[in-house]
This record gives sequence, C-alpha cells and structure tokens, in this order.
Amino acid sequence: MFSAFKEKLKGVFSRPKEESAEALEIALLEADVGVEAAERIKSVVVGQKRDTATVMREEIRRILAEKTMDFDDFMERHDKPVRLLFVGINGSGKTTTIARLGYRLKSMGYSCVFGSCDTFRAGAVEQLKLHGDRLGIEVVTHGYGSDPASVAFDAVAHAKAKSADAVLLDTAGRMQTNRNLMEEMKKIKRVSGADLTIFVGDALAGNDALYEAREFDASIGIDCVILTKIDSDAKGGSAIAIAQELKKPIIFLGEGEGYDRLIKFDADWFVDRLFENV
Ligand SMILES: Nc1nc2c(ncn2[C@@H]2O[C@H](COP(=O)(O)OP(=O)(O)O)[C@@H](O)[C@H]2O)c(=O)[nH]1
Ligand SMILES: [Mg+2]
Repeated sequence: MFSAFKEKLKGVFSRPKEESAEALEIALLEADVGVEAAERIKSVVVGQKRDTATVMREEIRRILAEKTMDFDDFMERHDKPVRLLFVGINGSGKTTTIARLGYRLKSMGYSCVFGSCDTFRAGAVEQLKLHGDRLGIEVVTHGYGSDPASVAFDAVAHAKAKSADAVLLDTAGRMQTNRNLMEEMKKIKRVSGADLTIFVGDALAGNDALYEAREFDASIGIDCVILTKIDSDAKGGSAIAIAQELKKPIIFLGEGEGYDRLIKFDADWFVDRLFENV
C-alpha cells in the first residue's frame, strides 16, 4: 500500500540530510501532502539529528492525530435517529461508503434507513436500492427529478416513525463550483437537520481532494472526512494534507470492494502502512 509515496521518498532517505532538504520538500509535494505539511515536515527534519525517515514518520503521525473523532462514540452518545449526510463530488465513493457504513452499523446492532437524495444522476437510486436490498436496509426515494431536500425530510421522518438509529443520506455528486447545487446541498442539510456532514473524498485525487473538501466546507460546512480508494495506487498524501490544512478529522478509510472494507481511521495504522518496508 502507498507504493507511490514510498517511491517518491525513497531517494531522499538515502541522502545526507544537509543535501536533501529541498529534495524532501519536492518529494513530499509530489506525494500530495500539500504545501503546509511539506514545509512543516521539512523544517522538523532539518532541525533534527536523527534519521529522516524516523523524524518524518513521527511528524506525520502528529499531523494525523491532531484532530480525531470516534464515530462509534458519536453514534452511542447521540440522540436517535442520527442523521448522517454524505457529500462530495461525483464518483468519490459516497454511495459505496453509505452501503459500507450501513453494513457496519447493522453489524453493531443499529437499525438504519437510507435516503436517496441523488435524484439527478441516472442509476443513482437503483444503485442505492440494490445495496439496501442486499443489506436489508430500507431506502426512501421519490424518483428522478424530485426535490432532494424533500427526500431527505421524508427519510428522516421515516427513520423516526420506525425508531431507526441512523439515517444515511446520499446526495448527488456534483461540482462544488456550481453555486445552485451548493444551495441545494445547504437546503438538504437544513431540512434534514444533519447531525454529521461527512465529506467523502477519493484518495487518488491527491491535492484535489483537499481543494474539494475546502469548497464543500466553505459552502455548506463539513464535520469530518472519509477517504476512499486507498487500495488503488493512492499516494496517501491527501490524508496528510486534509489533516494539516482542513483540520477536520478523518473517520474512516475505504478500500477495495466489499461491504466490510471500511477501516476505522487510526494515525498509527496509517503511518505504519506509509513507512512499511521503507
Ligand atoms: N478501489 C476502490 N473503488 C471504490 C472504493 N469506493 C468506491 N469505489 C468505486 O468508485 C466508483 C464510484 O463510487 P460511488 O460510490 O458510485 O461514488 P459516488 O458517485 O460518490 O456515489 C464505483 O465504481 C465504486 O465501486 C474504494 O474504496 N476502492
Ligand atoms: Mg452516488
């Protein structure tokens, strides 16, 4: 995992520190850790006598552990139904993540309702329904072209009526730059009374994942992040950039296929993978 990260940094570790500061910063930027984290890591490495890999590893761990959130704790403590709103651009993995989290919550004994507020993209409702059928989770939908906010409202009402523990709202992944669509997200958030707005980002998108998360945060406000596709050749840098610059906790990572492939985010686990075989 994270072979591209290791590839970028490999050359740097073998060189004397005095020579490699610039190379380190460039390698970090190429690994998508973002400008702030790259500078932070470089300055810590330069200021220490110990070997680069060890110092880097500690600093990255520190960055990742700065903002944490225990989702299980949140679920346990919060009034039910807990309203979870998933946002992010098209293809980032929202629908897949909702299915995975639904599976996880069910395995923990929580009952769930899905709300299909993506009334825009062809196949979106069917995709969520298919997951719902497989998982035994009810899906509230009004069909294509309907008002996504009213779907959200009804999904919450349905969850209340059924005394469900959680309602997971799927939204249309659209460009964050489209103002009308951001207004629509805001309305969904308001009408649903979302307890947690979760940004779902594609780890492969590198720096773009940070920019997208920022846009969503500025427009509608996000509480935490789930990064998907860390199995594909993700450099791992987007997690570091998000932790350093967005200052929002990453709660889960998604990988591969299958409902059980949702990994609870843990800074130690992450740096262990980043520096495995380094
Ligand atoms: N390899 C990999 N693929 C994923 C992961 N999560 C989602 N995908 C794939 O990414 C594509 C888009 O996912 P989807 O959930 O439909 O994204 P959405 O548009 O945000 O709802 C689908 O082909 C998924 O199978 C992941 O963790 N790993
Ligand atoms: Mg979707």
